[in-house]
Amino acid sequence: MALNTKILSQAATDARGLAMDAVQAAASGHLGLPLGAAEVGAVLFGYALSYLPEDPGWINRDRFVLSAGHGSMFLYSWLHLAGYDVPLDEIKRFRQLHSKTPGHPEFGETPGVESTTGPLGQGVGNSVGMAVAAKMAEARFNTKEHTIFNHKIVCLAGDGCLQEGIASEAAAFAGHQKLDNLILIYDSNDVTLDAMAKLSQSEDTAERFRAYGYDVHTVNGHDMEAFLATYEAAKHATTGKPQFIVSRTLIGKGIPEVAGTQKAHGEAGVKFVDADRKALGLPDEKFYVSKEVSDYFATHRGVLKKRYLDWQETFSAWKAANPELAALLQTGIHHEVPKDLVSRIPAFPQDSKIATRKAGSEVLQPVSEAMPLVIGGSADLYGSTLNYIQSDKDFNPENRAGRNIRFGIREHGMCAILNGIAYHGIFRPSGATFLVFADYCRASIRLASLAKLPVVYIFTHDSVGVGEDGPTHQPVETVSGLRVIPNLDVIRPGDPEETAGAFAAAFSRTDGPTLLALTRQALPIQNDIPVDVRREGVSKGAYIAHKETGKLDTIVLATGSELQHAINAAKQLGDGIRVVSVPCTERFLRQDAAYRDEVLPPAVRKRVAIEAGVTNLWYQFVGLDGKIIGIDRFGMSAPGGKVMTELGITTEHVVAVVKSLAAA
Ligand SMILES: Cc1ncc(C[n+]2csc(CCOP(=O)(O)OP(=O)(O)O)c2C)c(N)n1
Repeated sequence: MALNTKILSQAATDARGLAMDAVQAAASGHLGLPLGAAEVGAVLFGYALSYLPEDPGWINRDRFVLSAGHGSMFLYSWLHLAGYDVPLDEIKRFRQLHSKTPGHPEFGETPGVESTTGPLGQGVGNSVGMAVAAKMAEARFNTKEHTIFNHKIVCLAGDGCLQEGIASEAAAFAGHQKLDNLILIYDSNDVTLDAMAKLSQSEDTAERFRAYGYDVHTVNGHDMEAFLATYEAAKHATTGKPQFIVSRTLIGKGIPEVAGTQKAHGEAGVKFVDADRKALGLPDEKFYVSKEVSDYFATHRGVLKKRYLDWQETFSAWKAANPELAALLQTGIHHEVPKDLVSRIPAFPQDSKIATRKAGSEVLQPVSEAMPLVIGGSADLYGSTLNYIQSDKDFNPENRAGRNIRFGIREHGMCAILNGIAYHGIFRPSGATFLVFADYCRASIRLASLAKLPVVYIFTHDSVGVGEDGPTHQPVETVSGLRVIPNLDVIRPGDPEETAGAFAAAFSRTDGPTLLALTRQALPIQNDIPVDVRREGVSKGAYIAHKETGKLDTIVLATGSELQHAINAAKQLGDGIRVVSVPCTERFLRQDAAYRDEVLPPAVRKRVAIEAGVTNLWYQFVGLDGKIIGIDRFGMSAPGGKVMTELGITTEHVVAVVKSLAAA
């Protein structure tokens, strides 16, 4: 079938009209990209992409990611025209409360939105992750007889995305990994937000991507025939390289008063809309879609449906021939977790005096065996983070089935890629680095939390216990800083069994990410607490680790490496002391009031919390009558034990503070 440029030009005009009307009605939003890239949208959604609006979760659909998320009306217009459940009423409610058309695209809120974008560059990283996942899916599920995965990842990014470091990290990784299923379209329009792009960039972006290892194409993004030819060349390239299409466009095309300048970027063009709609040939009726265009897309859906049904036939044959693989795929799609996951982790020997990162390394092996779709990775720190899945090998161009990803020193890129793997919908990604570098990852962790992605971060070297590397590498504010991100679980286990519980909790969670904060240094194992109490206690977020033997007088709360000090202190202090281990405040706060009150009886106001980090967050648990032992300063360069002692993270300090409460 040839490209129907006549109808698709009309579709581009209608899409421009929808964007103009929606931004005008909302009196906010961005017109530049939806107008400038309208022909690109027409070719992609009207011809080139494989998708099916009635089954937005079809596993072999092409993934389209709008990395330039500010241009959200581009996506909403095309999803509407394509026939997704994004009705005109929702377009009319652009950016309004509870609409399906939020300010920036949000995964899970709008069918057809593949990833939450808006923070520039993220979508590029997500697309690279999706390309990784698609390669893994091909390697692990396609057979000689049946190809069930062969989709492409198509990302539209602007100057802003490509200026961001995260996009460079991810793009370089994709080039190195030869992810030839990735088609990155650069909406090159010489304009950013404040100004013409030349005020902030002078690089040759095409050459940069060539250097990363991409095939580079350049095309006029308004010439639909030429764009399609370029897209097809990229799609069918046999070079084994990711594809980079420089699509030259005029930002704000259709509003000549602002087109081609930074004024076109946002909503400044709105005041010209009424006159310019006419010039485009649009009728006075707002939110107008011509009959020819809706008829065209109805017919096109038929073409797409045929393609989909052909695939379903192959899929059925594949399922019949490969029941085990099919069952595995279902577990991925439905985020199924073995109910007995925690019990598949062997108990640690009672003489284990190991770091929780080492315990994590041991726990990860049975977890990844029980969950074959778990994927791991490290930002060049496997030697320290110890999270290599030992039953498997590296993921690389020669081994797409490998479950271990070497991200290089690209923490932020890694976390955006992990999100992309999760968005893709089959694999369960995890990644590792030093906890202190979580700040490099924070924007992606935040988005994983917002988009409810089940990503697991295995971040080690979690306190000043890091020691000699000094304050640059010693987290003090990091754990609490992460705890304030909504929907992120932060678990800081205190011994090997709590680590087992932490991994089980993290990989069992399906509605959001979990960050595991693990120690560099060895910790004693708490054999006095039964194994299942420690493991189960982690899943509840907090539990009684040491029960008072007399009348309850004082509660000592502790996490991670400080649990040992709380328990040692309680033993010295006698009858009335209870120790509550709090590996995960978020999980604890999700428990019902009865459990929380059982663990922390409200009447008991004498409370002490200890954590080798900033103190603020602990007031919610100790109240104004309580005391907190923590570190409200940066650490110091010295052996870890010495730094802990110097900064007061000791059993003796807990004893003294509890006694001071008693005296008060
Ligand atoms: C990380 C991040 N920084 C800043 C912004 C604010 N912002 C939104 S769009 C934009 C400029 C983007 O320029 P470009 O990608 O060229 O988009 P175009 O002007 O072509 O629409 C900026 C700075 C953002 N969304 N994300």
